[in-house]
Amino acid sequence: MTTDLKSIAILIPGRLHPHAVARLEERFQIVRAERPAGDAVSSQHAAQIKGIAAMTRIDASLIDSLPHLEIVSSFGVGYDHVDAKHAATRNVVVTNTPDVLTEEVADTAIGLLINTVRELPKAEQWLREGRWVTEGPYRLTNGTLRGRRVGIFGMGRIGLAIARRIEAFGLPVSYHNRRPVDGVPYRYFGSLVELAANVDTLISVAPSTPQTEKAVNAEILSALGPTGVFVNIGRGTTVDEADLAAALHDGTIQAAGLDVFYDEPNVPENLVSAPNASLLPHVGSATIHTRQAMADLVVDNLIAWFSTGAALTPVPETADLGKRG
Ligand code: 8YV
Repeated sequence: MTTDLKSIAILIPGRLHPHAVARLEERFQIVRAERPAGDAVSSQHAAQIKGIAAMTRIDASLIDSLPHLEIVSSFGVGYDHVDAKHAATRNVVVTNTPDVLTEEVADTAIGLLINTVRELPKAEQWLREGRWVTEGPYRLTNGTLRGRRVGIFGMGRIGLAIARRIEAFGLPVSYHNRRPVDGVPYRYFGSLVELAANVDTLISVAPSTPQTEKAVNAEILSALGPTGVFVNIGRGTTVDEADLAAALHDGTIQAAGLDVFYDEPNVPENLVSAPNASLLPHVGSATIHTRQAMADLVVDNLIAWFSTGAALTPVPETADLGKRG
């Protein structure tokens, strides 16, 4: 097994967190490419590269262009931008950055929920515009967390961390997931529409997969109903944004809080113009503290793979690829 890490070439396609780049440069031989595409790497480099560290799209053609590739270390817990199924067929391990961002993203979800229901960003704007002085107190909000029933779509690590917080707020939690999760005490619904019909507050933490594509659509929103609040902290692809915008404008649901969008950074005009939508530019994990921990895990997966032969956090598709060498 190779232990001289300096002899190992790691490709960084596109941008990567500077802390990860600095640590990788200390340990490995680094090849930078402007684009995540096979033709962006010279054939001489392609023959040397054994690992990729990336926060961009890694598709089958890039994987296939690197004959000695062993591992793709991806920044972020969601890895829908990496073709992990194809990597598995090539015996390439894919890793992501779970756990280190769980609590941060759950905190953001709660902040977004409260902002949405209690209109805190608008109330702050009222103060900043001097209207408290000229017009009096901000209006009482129609929305409240009191009495709400919360449904979580996607009961993974982040879903669980959100559920624990919601419990502390004194609200009942239920969930929908591909299957019931062992040891989770909350009520399970076998379909998203059943969950939506039984709650008034739906928080999506679902990953982007072919099964979740536009899963939150007109049917789900109408099941959620006129007092319904929808919060999305998972992936924008899980929502039919045209249906959501229509539901916000015509009162099918009460409000929505969104941190993620279908085609980031582009946000549809009819979502921006919805007065009952609270919108954030995908900041779920965006603190210096947590992004640094994510960057460390990207690097530590590569170090672990090339020095001990086992990755720290392989994704399920490649978890049984076993040890290196
Ligand atoms: C980051 C995320 O915004 O981890 C994820 O899946 O969506 C976020 O934490 C993303 O990884 C940044 O590229």
